Amino acid sequence: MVPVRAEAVAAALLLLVAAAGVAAGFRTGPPVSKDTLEKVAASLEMYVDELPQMPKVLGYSLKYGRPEPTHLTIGMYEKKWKFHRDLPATTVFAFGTSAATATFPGPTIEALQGVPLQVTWENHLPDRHILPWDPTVPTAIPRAGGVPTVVHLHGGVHPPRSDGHANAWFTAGFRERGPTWSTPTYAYPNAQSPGVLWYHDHALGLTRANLLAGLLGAYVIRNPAAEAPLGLPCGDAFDRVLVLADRSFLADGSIYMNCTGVDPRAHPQWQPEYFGEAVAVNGKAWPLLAVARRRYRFRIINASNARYFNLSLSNGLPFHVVGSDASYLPRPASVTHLLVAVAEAFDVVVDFSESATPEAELVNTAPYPYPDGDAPSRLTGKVMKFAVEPAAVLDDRSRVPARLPEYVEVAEEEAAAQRRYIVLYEYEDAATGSPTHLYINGKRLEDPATETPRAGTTEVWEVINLTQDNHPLHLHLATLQAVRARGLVGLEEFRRCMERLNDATRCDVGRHAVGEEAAVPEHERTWKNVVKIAPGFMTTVVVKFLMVETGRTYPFDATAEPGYVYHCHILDHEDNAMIRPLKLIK
Ligand SMILES: *[C@@H]1O[C@H](CO)[C@@H](O)[C@H](O)[C@H]1NC(C)=O
Ligand SMILES: *[C@@H]1O[C@H](CO)[C@@H](O)[C@H](O)[C@H]1NC(C)=O
Ligand SMILES: *[C@@H]1O[C@H](CO)[C@@H](O)[C@H](O)[C@H]1NC(C)=O
Ligand SMILES: CC(=O)N[C@H]1CO[C@H](CO)[C@@H](O)[C@@H]1O
Ligand SMILES: [Cu+2]
Repeated sequence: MVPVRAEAVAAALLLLVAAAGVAAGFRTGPPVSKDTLEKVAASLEMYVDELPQMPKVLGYSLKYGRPEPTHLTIGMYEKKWKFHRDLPATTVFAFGTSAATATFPGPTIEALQGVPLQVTWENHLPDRHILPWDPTVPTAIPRAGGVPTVVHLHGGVHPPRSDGHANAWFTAGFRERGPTWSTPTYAYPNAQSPGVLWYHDHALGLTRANLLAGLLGAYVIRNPAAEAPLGLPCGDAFDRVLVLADRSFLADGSIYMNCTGVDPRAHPQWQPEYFGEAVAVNGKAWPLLAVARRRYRFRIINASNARYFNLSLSNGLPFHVVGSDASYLPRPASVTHLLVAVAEAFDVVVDFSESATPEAELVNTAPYPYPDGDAPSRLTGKVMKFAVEPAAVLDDRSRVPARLPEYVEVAEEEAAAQRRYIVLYEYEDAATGSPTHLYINGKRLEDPATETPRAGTTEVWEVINLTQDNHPLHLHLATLQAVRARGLVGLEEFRRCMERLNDATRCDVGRHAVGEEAAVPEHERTWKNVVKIAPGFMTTVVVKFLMVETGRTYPFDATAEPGYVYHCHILDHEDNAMIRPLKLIK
């Protein structure tokens, strides 16, 4: 950790945030204690709300029974949402095709492989944010007020103009637009293979608050002809999306976010990680799903800001993992515990016909921060409950197939055109020891792009964690696969050298990256959008800047402006400022 002096601008910053708080209109009321938040969460009876099924929006139209490209308009609205039977409805920001139908999370968009979709994302949000934010981290600050937003389709393979670049933000009615804004309508080619993606806000410095407020939703790409023969559970009742997110609530039902920073002298509001006391699935705290004695497919998306989930079922039923992020595994992998990082997705089958009990709780054992933080509480250790109906089901024709669709491309280091070192740093206030900011390679988003891969090539990224935390690394556009993680020996010496030189080669990384090798679990060996980077390890990641389905380059110009980004997907880290440009070249 690199100590930095908290400059003597503290007073000025506090004035600035006070002024911004007034302008932004977020709640700054009396301080709330952790105890109060814990009490509110503990007062909520678990497993009383039914698991919501989010509205489905088709990303294609049917003409004489044939799917055709279509154009959707999806807005962001201020909306009331009830997170639990015993909590009053509260204000959230939600996606929907209209204000009346907006939900938290937003509608599930169903696209078809090979059928392009256009979406016009509209901002109908009010002038003031409902949650606190911090003008001292690099942030979109419109001159005339409003809540800046921009939508990124996580896991999507699409042109740069449709990527939701952090500086392509816009306020209500496109009244004000960020410096890289170019179009109100995004084009999603859906040329990539079937899988689960999700869309969410990506505005500079506001992602953590905008997602916390509700700006996220699932996007599923299907290919009925290719997927039906697999025999996986299908249909809306048996193929369900589970969007996991932890939140803190006040007694009035509102979402709580701390408006005092961990080191207010450096950043008046910013906190290194948001952890809530309650766990919501599809927008309800600790919901219940009644299931038949048969197989179900669950597409689990971790939409928490910072919480990892180590999921298991209380009655010992395994998860048959068939995919991770937007890709199938080559063959199913059965696990009893599933570690899901922020923004990571797993596609699993659970066979409730094997349940020896009438109930199965989905529980969580991941410490927070992961991996060395506190154990989850009796509250955050629970996620939801499945109530298994007693009657046997005789007509479940679904199965877990022995083999799943494969990709042309495989994760081989030999194919790499280039090897890069990507180093994750956390900086501390010299006086207080509190984290002040996090950077990748010691650089910020505003600094010129250094990761400039050639479109159509493969690279190897050696990702080095010099911090205490596990960081989920996410690249836009590219697909990636960790092939190994090797412990770093002589860590202190290496860290000191890196803090001085910020150059892995000159710091003799080859001499340090010789520790124990950690194998990549079988259920993560596929083309991913997020890889977990363990502390104290150098993780070797094969990165493909091409279509893994065909081995060919993209069917669009991926080298256009404004380019892409890559970042840590702990939203609080991304906002301050573990995010860098990713600019493809010809
Ligand atoms: C809010 O942040 C401040 C500063 O880090 C901390 O002292 C306080 O305990 C936090 N409040 C809650 C409810 O976590
Ligand atoms: C998940 O929890 C189980 C049971 O507590 C534990 O054995 C396993 O090591 C955990 N997995 C990870 C990756 O932390
Ligand atoms: C949620 O994200 C955190 C942070 O990356 C991660 O550790 C956790 O495993 C994720 N949980 C799920 C269910 O994806
Ligand atoms: C390379 C490095 O500094 N790794 C650190 C990552 O985080 C762990 C804590 O979990 C430290 O022990 C390592 O020193
Ligand atoms: Cu991070």
